[in-house]
Amino acid sequence: MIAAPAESWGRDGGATHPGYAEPVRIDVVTIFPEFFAVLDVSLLGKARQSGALDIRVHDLREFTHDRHRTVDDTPSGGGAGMVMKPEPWGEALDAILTDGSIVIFPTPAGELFTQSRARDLSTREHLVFCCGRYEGIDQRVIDHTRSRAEVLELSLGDYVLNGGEVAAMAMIEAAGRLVPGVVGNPESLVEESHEDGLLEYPSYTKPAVWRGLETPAVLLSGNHAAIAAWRREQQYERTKRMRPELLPPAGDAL
Ligand code: 6GU
Repeated sequence: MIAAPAESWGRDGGATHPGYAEPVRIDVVTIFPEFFAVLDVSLLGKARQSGALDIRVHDLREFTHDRHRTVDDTPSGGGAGMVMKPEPWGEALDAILTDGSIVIFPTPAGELFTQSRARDLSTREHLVFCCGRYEGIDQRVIDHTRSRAEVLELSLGDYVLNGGEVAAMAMIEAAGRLVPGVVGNPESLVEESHEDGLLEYPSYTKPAVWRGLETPAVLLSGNHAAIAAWRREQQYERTKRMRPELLPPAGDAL
């Protein structure tokens, strides 16, 4: 474990996730470990240094035994592309799974990853992300893993990426920032898009007038009740305009 630099913990500068319970352990299996270098940057990088997040990235090819370190083969039944072979995945998961593991297969064929799923994942002790490439992983890997762990197939949305890596990174960031101690000021997690089912209100800072555009007067009024009401109204307006499907049917209370 790398000791945290003094400034990474505002309150006491401790080295090992001070004041919190066990860190969240995250294992990632991929044929492109170098994708995950970005996890050393910014908030998540600090959380790794402080010990709040224990993230380990594994190269799937380390679990092969042939000279070419083969991870894919042609699809049974024919068709275009390649499928990831089950054997390396089986060996990787044998080495990584623990009693409390939840295993996530990022896939455009999965259920939608949402803020509430991110919140759920942030409370687990051990997340395992299995990043597929090509046309996907042999289905038996997912089925067999279900017999020994909780398994989720999760999608970021209705579009296709080249593999699970970027999706896993998004999920790790969304869940990781909700782990206690990762975001310095937990209040900043409350008033953000999707936390209360609405999109966030627009934000402004100084100067009060910029390129002829004014900050809404209410925000400079000092009237906290009026500011709160204005922000709520903006949340409704923005949600209605951008994501009307998120609003409850007219007449229902939110
Ligand atoms: Cl999770 N994986 C891939 N390959 N593409 C996606 C996705 C996941 N979510 C949206 N598109």
